Amino acid sequence: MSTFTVLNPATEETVATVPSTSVEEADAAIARAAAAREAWRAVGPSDRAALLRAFADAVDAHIEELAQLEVAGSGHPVGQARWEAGNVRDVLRYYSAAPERLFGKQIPVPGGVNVTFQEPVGIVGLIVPWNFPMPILGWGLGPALAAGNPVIAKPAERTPLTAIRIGELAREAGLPDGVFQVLPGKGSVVGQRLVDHEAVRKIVFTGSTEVGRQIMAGCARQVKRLTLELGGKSANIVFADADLERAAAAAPQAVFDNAGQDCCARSRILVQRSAFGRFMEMLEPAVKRVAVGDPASPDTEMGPLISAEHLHRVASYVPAGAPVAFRGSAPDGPGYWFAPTVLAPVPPDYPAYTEEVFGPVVTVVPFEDEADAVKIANDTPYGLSGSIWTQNLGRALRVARAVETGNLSVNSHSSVRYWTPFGGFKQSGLGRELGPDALDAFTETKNVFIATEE
Ligand code: TAP
Repeated sequence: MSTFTVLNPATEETVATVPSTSVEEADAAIARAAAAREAWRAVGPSDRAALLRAFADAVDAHIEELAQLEVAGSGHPVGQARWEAGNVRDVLRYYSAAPERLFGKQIPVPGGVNVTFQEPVGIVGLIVPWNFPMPILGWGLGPALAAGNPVIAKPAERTPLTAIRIGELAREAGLPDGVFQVLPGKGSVVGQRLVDHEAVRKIVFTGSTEVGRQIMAGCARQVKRLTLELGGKSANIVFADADLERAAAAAPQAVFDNAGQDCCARSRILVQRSAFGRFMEMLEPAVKRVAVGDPASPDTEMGPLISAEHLHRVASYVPAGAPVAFRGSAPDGPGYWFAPTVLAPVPPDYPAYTEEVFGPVVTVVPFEDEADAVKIANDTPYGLSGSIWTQNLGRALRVARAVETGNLSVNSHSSVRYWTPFGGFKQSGLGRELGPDALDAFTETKNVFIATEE
């Protein structure tokens, strides 16, 4: 049996050795899911709701254990890791209310009536990235199960530990065999098999735009249902009339959260030229205050990058002679550390300004007026997130409508709430997760005409 090793990104020590799922084992798991499909679909709405609540309770009882696994296996600061485990619980609870509310419509038509049913789509394959192993798993898992589908999750090879544990908790909570399975292993083997296997009827993929394109092409061959959550290069737009102190204080977390390994990272800060100097003066101490260090310490705000390979990639965006305005700090010694880094001024074709770095690197550029800010913000193939800082509500709404992106915050850096929709414009993705309509992505509408005339 082949295995792979999970390393602690803060120490480079081995945390666990995990079996790597083969194509044959993936096929056997898909067969188990297929065998469970009818029974799971037939579980009555209130019983399915109760099972999801029991699953949420099991996660709740193991928040600390899950958080510690994420600290060791992904290098996430412990406070963040606790929030992430709690997010899985909250998402399961939120969607546990859905089975009892999965209504169709009745539509009067000449000679009878049409009724619609929301039928489960079938086996769902969740392909999860390494940056938020727990929340992103939960966002697909909760609504897919609630809609009556069996789920097979493929966690990222680097970060499988919390998904494996959540799979065990599902069984302990009473979910029937085959309803939720976790297959650690390679994307090119297990992930690809989920895409290629005809019995898998829906793929939810979160990851890079490059792999997302391949998955979309693979799903197209079978007209397989697909949700894509991909990359981002989001703008944090600061107008001169904003509360500059608040905007500058919030900017580091908006981009350096999870060491910048966040699809919603506001990695381009656009500041109105008349306020540029004042903003930079306030940004510098805020960046230097970011507490980078041991993820197990409750005071740590930013941990290491996920791997040596990723560290090398991030560092390539800040070569010798790069226009570094200022930097925060990072520990020496073992671990994949990279200090928060602010680049300015940069030319418009500068790679760290145009490409997704997925690390703690931000560029700051000036803009002239509202039209210029919107033009710069939209000058990217991505459209996932962004922020607007201004005291002028009309301007906030105008700019929010004009920026081509799926999730915006005004005078705040927040991005994701499980009870509101989340997803991207342009090459940041396809479809929406979370919020009250998430079950639409995991059901098919069936339309039945019933004649009422003799
Ligand atoms: P990817 O390399 O794209 O990997 C994501 C997942 O896909 C992993 O589980 C990976 O498995 C698997 N995979 C790789 N090749 C595959 C294939 N040919 N067929 C099926 N599955 C395959 O991304 P990443 O580096 O882990 O994550 C970073 C990217 O994700 C960033 O671009 C980021 O912006 C994006 N992201 C987007 C969002 C949202 S919500 N829009 C959220 C988080 C991250 P392995 O682990 O074995 O490679």
